[in-house]
Amino acid sequence: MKYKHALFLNPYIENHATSVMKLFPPTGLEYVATSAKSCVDKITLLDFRYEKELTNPVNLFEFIKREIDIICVTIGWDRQFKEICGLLSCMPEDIPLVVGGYKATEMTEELFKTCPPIKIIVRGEGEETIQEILKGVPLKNILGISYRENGTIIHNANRSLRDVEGIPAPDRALRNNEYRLSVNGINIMDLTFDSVLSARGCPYNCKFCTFNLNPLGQKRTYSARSVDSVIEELKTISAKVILFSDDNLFTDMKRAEELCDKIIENKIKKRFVAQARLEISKRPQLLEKMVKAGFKALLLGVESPHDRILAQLDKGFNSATIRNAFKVLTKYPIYYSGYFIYGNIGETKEEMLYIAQFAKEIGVDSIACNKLRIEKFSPLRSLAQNSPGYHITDRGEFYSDMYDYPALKKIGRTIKFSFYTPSRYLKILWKNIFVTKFFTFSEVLSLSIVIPRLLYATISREIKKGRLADSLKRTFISNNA
Ligand code: B12
Ligand code: SF4
Repeated sequence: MKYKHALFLNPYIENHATSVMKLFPPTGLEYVATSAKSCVDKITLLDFRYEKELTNPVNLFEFIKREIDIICVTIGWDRQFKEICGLLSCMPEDIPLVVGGYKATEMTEELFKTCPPIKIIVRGEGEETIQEILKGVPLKNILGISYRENGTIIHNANRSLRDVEGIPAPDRALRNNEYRLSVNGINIMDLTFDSVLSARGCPYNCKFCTFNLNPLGQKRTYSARSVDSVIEELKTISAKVILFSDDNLFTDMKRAEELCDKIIENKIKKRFVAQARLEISKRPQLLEKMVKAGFKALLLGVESPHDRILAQLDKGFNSATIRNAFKVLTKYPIYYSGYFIYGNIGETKEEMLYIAQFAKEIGVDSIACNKLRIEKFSPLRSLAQNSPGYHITDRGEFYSDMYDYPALKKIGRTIKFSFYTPSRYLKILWKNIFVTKFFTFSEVLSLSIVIPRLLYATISREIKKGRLADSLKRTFISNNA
């Protein structure tokens, strides 16, 4: 073997202890580490969110120098980008450093510039590419990488995206930790989490979305695993809650029905969460099977209450469709979280603020409201660039002369506090305990014990961000922007 011991590192340190991001494993990195197994003697997979000692750079570098032949790091998110670059810049220069992931692919040039120890960046999906690197295939022959040679950066041609059937599922035995809901390091409710990817890509073309494009602008044609292989993976998982990480698990509704049937047939007792489109409401038979199979929550892209904006985003439905869909969906004991986008081209403040009212009217249980972003390869980029008075930053932030970034942030907080009133939190608890039965009785009991800690963590966070007074005023007195 060219390399004996490879380190696969998820470098994100999650300080915000209740963050959803601490709940799930680094799926992409685990896929790549699993593919690498046959090419090295030993693999160490480290998730910084769950490591204490090795997040200290002194300990990490000591461990690397003592044991590691090659370092492989994932960079998948915008968050902590600067901190991660800082860490990578200090990595030992004599050990090959390979970087991959969504953000690494988007920021290839910048990463080479700011982090001298980086030798290779794997662009796009990395399962086959990492094997070739570890086997020592000459770099000039490896598709889908950029690398340093004699002081210059060479970009090899893209690797075409392969069919997903046959890519080995993540080997959970590589993990050093379970994924749990914890507050200030204290586990809540003994609930464990995992994620499963049953397909890659999405056949829709919503204009704001880069989910189904990799950052090379290569569209990922929808490619699904066989239902049987998904069932086999589910059987190996011990976690109680499973998120299907597919862009839309119900792209092929017949396949989704088959998946539910087989989950029931095989008596797989889990609580499932999945991302979906509203079209699922047209298939009551599927919704019934989902409830039986253990689907407890759906993350749904609603995006906007306004027909003009839905058309601009090419979402493929209008506000009447949304209202009709929720008339059906709310009949089922499933928790609905709606994704919304505000700060769209031509959208007024009043239109943005209407999101909270609309969300209440349709009966969505919670909302996640994000400012419109224009990523490097966003299909909306040319429209956004050609809209007078609008601006895009290098980081993909989008704002206008009328509503600058701080103004949009303020509007976002007003939407949030209009929707999340104290009675909404009670409704959310009620729904999860009595309607969807997401939580068992003993879990509710243990939750009530940690509620003071949860409150403490929330208040500490608001103090740290300097907005406790504003949040209290908006919750209990007046929510004016
Ligand atoms: C599932 C998902 C989630 C899950 C997380 C599940 C998990 N396991 O972590 C949930 C729902 C929680 C989530 C939340 C968010 N998400 Co999300 N999410 C996704 C989604 C749909 C799938 C991710 C996935 O599993 N992909 C499949 C794996 C196999 O692909 P991959 O990670 O890219 O890995 C491959 C390659 O990149 C490469 N690779 C990766 N690492 C490495 C390392 C090495 C060494 C090598 C060689 C190769 C390599 O090989 C891998 C295998 O082929 C993606 C979109 C997408 N289709 O990718 C968005 C995506 C990752 N999410 C995104 C965003 C923005 C968010 C949110 C910030 C949204 C929000 N504003 O709230 C939140 C984060 C919340 C928070 N607190 O920070 C963005 C990230 C963009 C960015 N640059 O930051 C994405 C890309 C969607 C998009 N285009 O907007 N998300
Ligand atoms: S928003 Fe959802 S449905 Fe639309 S293209 Fe993206 S992943 Fe597909």
